Amino acid sequence: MTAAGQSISPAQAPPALRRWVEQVASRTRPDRVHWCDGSDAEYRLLIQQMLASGELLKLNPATHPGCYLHRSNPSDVARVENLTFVCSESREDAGPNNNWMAPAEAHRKMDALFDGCMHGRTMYVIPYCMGPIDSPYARCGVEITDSAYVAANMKLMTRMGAEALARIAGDGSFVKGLHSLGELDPGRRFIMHFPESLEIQSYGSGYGGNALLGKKCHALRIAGWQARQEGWLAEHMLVVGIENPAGVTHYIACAFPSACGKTNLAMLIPPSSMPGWRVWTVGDDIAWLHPGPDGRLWAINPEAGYFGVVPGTNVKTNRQAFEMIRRDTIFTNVGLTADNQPWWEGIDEGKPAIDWQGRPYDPATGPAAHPNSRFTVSARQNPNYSPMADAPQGVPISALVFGGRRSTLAPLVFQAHDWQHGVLVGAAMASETTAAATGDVGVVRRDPMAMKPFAGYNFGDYWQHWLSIARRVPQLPGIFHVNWFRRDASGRFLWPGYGENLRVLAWIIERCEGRAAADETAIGAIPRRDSIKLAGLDLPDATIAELLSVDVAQWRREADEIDSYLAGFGSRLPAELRGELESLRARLK
Ligand code: SAT
Ligand code: MN
Repeated sequence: MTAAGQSISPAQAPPALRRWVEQVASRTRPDRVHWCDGSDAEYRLLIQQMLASGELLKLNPATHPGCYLHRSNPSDVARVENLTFVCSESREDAGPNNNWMAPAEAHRKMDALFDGCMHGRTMYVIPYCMGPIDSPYARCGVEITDSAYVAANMKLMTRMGAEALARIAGDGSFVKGLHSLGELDPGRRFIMHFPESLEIQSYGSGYGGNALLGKKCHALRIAGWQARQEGWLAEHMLVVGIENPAGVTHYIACAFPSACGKTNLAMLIPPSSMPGWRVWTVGDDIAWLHPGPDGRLWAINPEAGYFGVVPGTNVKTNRQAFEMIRRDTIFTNVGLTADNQPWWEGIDEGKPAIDWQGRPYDPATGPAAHPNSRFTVSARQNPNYSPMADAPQGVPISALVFGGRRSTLAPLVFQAHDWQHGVLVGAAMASETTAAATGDVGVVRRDPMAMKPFAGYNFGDYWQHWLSIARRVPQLPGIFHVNWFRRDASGRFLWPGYGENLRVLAWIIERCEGRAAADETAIGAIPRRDSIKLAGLDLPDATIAELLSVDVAQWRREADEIDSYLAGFGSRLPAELRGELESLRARLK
């Protein structure tokens, strides 16, 4: 693509943006600069160009029209938490939950890496808006990248192009994100955040969370910092509308770690034994939550598409997602059938011929699809995309739900006693690690509010900020905790999950309406057996009892672990949280 093919002229950009683009170009020395207008024609050109360069393969057009496969470098398939830094002036502000580097040192390092790195390449300038373009809560950024794959993904994941540029001109400020694939060398890979100057610099990776800078880098780490200053929350949460048979819709926001089923829950299909219920997707990964003028908490989804985990998606687990990704989708790191259809573990049809690295499939060398293989697709393709997803004011939130992947301990669902207790429940979250980040899989680690990899500042300050929301929002949502991942002694899941999770969400909503019964326990309120819809499930009584049980001895040990984890935040740990933990301990006595 040539600069002549573009329909945005740099002259339309505010002077501060033009100057920054010039500075970046003089450091990185690209052959061409392309200002992205976000049009469909531009997207098609990007695709054509990547087909020509081999960055994309066309999938079977008869079965998967408009679908493409991208294979990443095998060393570049997940977020790299060890190479991700928050570069605030003070190390304490980044906190023990982040890697920290002094801004001056980080800039020196990154300047050296970016020096001349785009030689021979096209530099794309991508203005984007996180959130509905006319929302007072939306925020804009510009990503500069030398990756056409990133530009195409940003088109699907954000409101990108001319409209965003116009908004930037009006807003005056924007987040500056600079990205280069570099050499894709793990030894020369850094994801740096400079929250005080609203900058992100990412080098050496083309993978989603490391390279699509609007997503985790901007919408969580940088926005989180702004949210704290301005009195709102930027969270790793899906947002769904749950409509009951009477036609009343409640919106809930759920924080689960990466690859723990957020996209599936956001697109849930009600079980046949719950006729009349409907689920509407607002977002599947990130929520920006604002105290609304009516005293409730309101949410927007800053994103416009889904970057979802592929393996396990099939007609039974998520028919909606399965059908949604049969057209106009970019697949990353899945396998292929002999007739060029995408294939992944758990697809329940077809046979793999080629693995995600392009080799003939051999089960001895690992799965056909990488466990963190992904689809990128526009949210508009979701048949249950909520009509409220583009509402500038967002949707009012009735409940916040935290959840981890825990084979033991955490019951199916419980409700926190109040907001302050709920903040402790979120802060104490733990989950087994997944393939979404490099490192061991299946190890339990603390992941407060599912934000361990994404909180751009000290968790102590973050919890204080969460506590302060109680003073800003008179009509607080209820706070709940769920666990779909309990296992029995032989390792089998106790709860069927997927669509059946609606039974738990229905209880949560009815709790918020003051209609569902619960028993108070030391850790929170647990559903009475007859207050949760279990008909048609065929679960043995003993299993239900186990799912809803609280093992006090195990929870005492858990409280000790929470205590030593929270102690790591020293004087930044809010006294209220310490007090809540002491109350929990007293209740467990
Ligand atoms: O890599 S992403 O951050 O985009 C996906 C995830 O890990 O949640
Ligand atoms: Mn995520």
